[in-house]
Amino acid sequence: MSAADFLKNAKFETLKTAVDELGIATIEINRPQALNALSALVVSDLHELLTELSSRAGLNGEQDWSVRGLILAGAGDKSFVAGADIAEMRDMNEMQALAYAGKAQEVTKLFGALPFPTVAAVDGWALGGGCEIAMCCDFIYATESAVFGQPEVGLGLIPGFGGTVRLHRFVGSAKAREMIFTGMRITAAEAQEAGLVTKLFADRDALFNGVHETLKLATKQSPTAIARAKATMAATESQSISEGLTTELSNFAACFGTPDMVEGTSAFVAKRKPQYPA
Ligand code: DAK
Repeated sequence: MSAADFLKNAKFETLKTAVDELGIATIEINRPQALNALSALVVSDLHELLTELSSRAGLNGEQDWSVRGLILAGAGDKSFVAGADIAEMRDMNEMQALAYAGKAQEVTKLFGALPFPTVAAVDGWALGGGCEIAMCCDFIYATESAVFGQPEVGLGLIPGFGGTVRLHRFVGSAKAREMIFTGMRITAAEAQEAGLVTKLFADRDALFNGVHETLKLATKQSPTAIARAKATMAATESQSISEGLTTELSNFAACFGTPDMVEGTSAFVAKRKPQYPA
């Protein structure tokens, strides 16, 4: 079964999935009654879905480009994700917290390793684990009424879903410390100014149109080149400039002779549009 067919047929209690004709997939976290808080079941559903998706999509075995982009959203019009499920967490012992945390962190890694662009479409609250799961995506678009924050220290916790690791990469160390040590909420406009959000939209419909338009652009590019660029950027994040350039060089060279590279360069020379995947 292709990656797209898997998503079209997937049945999860806490997730809604869809794929459009361009291969743009949507995963909606579906617990609007709890502002889409990340219960253990949501984390486990996401883990299963992403494990299945990543085993099918992209360069694995036979290349599967049936999915070319992914939107992560929250159901309803109040909240993207209002964090981990606080009531559930309160009752966890250390072993349960470790199991929950381990699975949750794997979810963030699985998101990061997907071979196509991923966008968090944030409408409403993106607090704690909500802000953190948005940051697992390649970039974040939001409505003007979205609110971001890392309020964990107010609960006697620290961010456990990658906030101490990822937030400073978006907003810089000082802003990340300000947010994490105070638990302050920031508006969508402040989040954009800080670099957390890439684009703002007036309302939910405009947000989804905007995300689709951007991902549509990506569907016209070479999917193998996008996958390689994404893997290269992930690998070079923890490398020195010199090591990073070496990583980039080998990945750049590896594009040569690939069907997409032959198609892209030939199409340019022939003054026609390339057809991807080639
Ligand atoms: N967990 C559970 N239920 C939640 C929730 C949450 N995070 N947020 C909201 N709800 C529920 C409310 O309890 C309420 O349920 P009912 O009373 O109707 O049954 C319903 O959603 C509506 O919420 P409110 O009535 O509170 O709605 P308001 O509009 O008045 O307020 C709010 C919205 C977002 C400001 C408020 O709900 C709020 O402050 N929520 C909590 C936000 C928060 O502190 N989030 C951070 C949680 S800590 C980890 C991974 C991740 C994390 C930790 C560990 N490991 C890997 C170990 C992350 C930690 C966090 O995210």
